[in-house]
Amino acid sequence: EPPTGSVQPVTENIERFISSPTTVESFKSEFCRQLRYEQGVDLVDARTEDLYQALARTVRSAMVDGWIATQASHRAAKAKTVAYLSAEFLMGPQLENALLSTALTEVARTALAELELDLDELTAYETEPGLGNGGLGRLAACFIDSLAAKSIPAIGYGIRYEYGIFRQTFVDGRQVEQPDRWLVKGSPWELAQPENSVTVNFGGHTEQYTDETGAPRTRWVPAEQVLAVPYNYMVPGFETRNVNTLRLWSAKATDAFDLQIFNSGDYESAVRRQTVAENISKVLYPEDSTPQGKELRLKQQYFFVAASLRDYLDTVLRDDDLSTLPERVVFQLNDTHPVIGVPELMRILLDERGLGWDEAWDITRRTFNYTCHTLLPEALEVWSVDLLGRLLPRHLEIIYRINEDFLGLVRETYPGDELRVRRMSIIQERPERAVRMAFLATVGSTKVNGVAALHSQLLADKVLDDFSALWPEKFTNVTNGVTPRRFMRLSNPGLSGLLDEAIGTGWTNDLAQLAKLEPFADDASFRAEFRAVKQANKERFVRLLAQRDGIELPADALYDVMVKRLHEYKRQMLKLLHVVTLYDRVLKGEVKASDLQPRVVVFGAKAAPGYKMAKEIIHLINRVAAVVNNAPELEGRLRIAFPANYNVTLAERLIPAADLSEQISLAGKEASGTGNMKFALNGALTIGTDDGANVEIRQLVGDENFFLFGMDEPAVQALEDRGYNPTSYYEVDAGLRGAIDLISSGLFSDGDRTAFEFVISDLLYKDRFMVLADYRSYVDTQDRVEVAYRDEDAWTRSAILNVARTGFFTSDRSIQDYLDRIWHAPAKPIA
Ligand code: GPQ
Repeated sequence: EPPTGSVQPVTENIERFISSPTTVESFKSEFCRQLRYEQGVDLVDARTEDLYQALARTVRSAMVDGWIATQASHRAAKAKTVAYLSAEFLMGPQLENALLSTALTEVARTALAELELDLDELTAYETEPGLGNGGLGRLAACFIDSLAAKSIPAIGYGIRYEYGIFRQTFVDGRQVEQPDRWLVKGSPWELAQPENSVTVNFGGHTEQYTDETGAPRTRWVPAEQVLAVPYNYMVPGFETRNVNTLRLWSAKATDAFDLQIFNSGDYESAVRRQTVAENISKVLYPEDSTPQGKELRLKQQYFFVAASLRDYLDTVLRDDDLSTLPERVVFQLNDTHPVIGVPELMRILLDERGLGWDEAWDITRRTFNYTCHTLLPEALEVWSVDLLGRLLPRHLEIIYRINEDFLGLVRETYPGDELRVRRMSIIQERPERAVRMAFLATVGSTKVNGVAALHSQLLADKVLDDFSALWPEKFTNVTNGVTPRRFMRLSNPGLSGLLDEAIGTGWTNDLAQLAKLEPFADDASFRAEFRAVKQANKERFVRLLAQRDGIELPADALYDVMVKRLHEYKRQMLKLLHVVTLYDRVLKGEVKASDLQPRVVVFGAKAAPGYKMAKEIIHLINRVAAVVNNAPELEGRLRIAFPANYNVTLAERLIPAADLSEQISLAGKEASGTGNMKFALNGALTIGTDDGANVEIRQLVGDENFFLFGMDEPAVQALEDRGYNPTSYYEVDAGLRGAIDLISSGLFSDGDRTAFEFVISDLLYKDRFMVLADYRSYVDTQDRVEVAYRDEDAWTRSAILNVARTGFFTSDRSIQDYLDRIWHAPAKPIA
């Protein structure tokens, strides 16, 4: 226990002794001090790694004053705080963003240059923390950026995984996963705070007893405990002094383990138990939208949520009266991963604070809100009652009681409708007794939101229809967004410069101003400049890929890009069939290679390590690439690039270079998508289905600036109801047959005709995501793309209009929607 209140710290005028490195001189001095006195390295001997570390720590120190002031000010004002609970924060590289927010980029560049060092070289050295799988984790990162930019008191709570998302490599075209050891050299961006560690319990049993007043009470007698150690990351806001916090928890064995080690005599088993405890934050589960129901995953979820609630109640709120909790904090549940927080807060209020059930339930429900990110049934988490009861016996009791009260309400509202009661129960009976976390989240929250207009509508009409019938006002939409700081200002300096000149610099935190670009679409000289920026971005990407992957590409081509997790519903196979069709046409002499629009098709995608179909598709893409890229018949006019290990760092270089954005999921399956927004904002045209946020993108940019194809959601539903038979499409469509037969011919597998049977027979006989049904419409639309691209002026005009009309998709607007519809937490800019 650290002594509290025993030392009178000098807080006023501390600036007399120290100051933040905000001038070239002080930056240089802090950089050298870090290198020499913190790292023990002499400048003349320093390696790039040492220099990067010193630079990062210097920039970090420049954020501390704002961070401390923000916390002090918000605590004093008892400001309502948004606590964003998320198992993933896919932050991307930190250095450039920190420099942008502190407005120190030029100071750093000059200071380093005076030491004969190059800022860009050190920036390129950074390896990003990959603490997320894909869209959900990246959204969380965009949201905390926007919360800070808008000076909202906010804190992100998550897990400091020792290993983030695996590093993808290809061996003979197959995905091989390597561990992501991002912490081995230490992270210069974090500040460990072991003195604020909290204990998290697991297992054991519950007991009934009577308290001093004679009231019956329950207590949890846990069997195990682990320590949750907080690591703080500063989240600076653009053009505000506010710096918020991202607090990530790391698991550590408690002192009790150490005692056991020395006292038990069974040293080995004590050490083993220590390892088990510390495994909790060891690794990010690499499944995106397909949770596997593993015990360790539930432990991770409870671990970070219990630590976060404890932290907020004890450290941030301190000993305030919890009856006003809903006025002091809002816990936003990022999908179902943190939903165990609902029974956890109930347990704290009931068992630790002695509140009655009704009061505790009222406070809890008013404190939580739930965001759903999917429509796929296999993505909806359930936890078996066996497992949950073993790990968290008290929580299971509380969940049962919540369910009992809730089903009471259902029976009261719909007398005699026992079918409905069974449908709505938080506990499912089949195939095993299990807790439906999405239902628990819905019952335990004030608001439930989907992430795009279509998604929210389908959520209320299909997935949670019984709940929206019971509580229509609970359901709302907040369309996702992306941060323009990272995905425009930092990643696309060329376009940013052009925008600054044309419409001023205000767009960076007021993206609606992009509308002022609209008239420039008709200005020929602006179009030429815009085209030049796109071309320069392609060249930059080509250089990067040569250096990063040894892939050589032409810069003079249509850049056709599909980057996202590998998932059947996203339909990378549809894109691949299109490529094979183009090749097949040339092989059959239907098209002359010289008539093909030169095209570079870029794929980026990781597959969950246990997802066999996804891994087979990756293998197939790589084998097709190997043949197509070397096919003399194609004269180099069709190329496939599949760089391994797509991540935020690569996205920042690739997206600004794209002409065509592939958003081709089966309608009704992609909740929103956020890559689609990044591409449009960087001047790519979308080829897409009527799915997720594509719907809103198309409405905003206009049909003439968007390549729509395929069935819409009602058509998909109708086809499903009629009975879908993929083979019939193969039989009637010669182009489709040509592409599939080419794959089955062994041309891409050294003559082995069975190599891709797993993929092809699934397409022909099952095809759950209706690739074959949308093939014809997709290929015809791609043919229109090719024609459209040849009209440079018209294409560029459309690209500019895509930028001008998609300002809506800033995460600043998403956050404003959350504030207005759900959070109601006022901004608190510090002086
Ligand atoms: N999403 Cl449920 C994920 O990235 N992981 C998940 O486990 C779930 C959803 C995505 C979703 O597929 C995209 O459509 C969204 O744009 C994204 O979440 C953010 O809402």
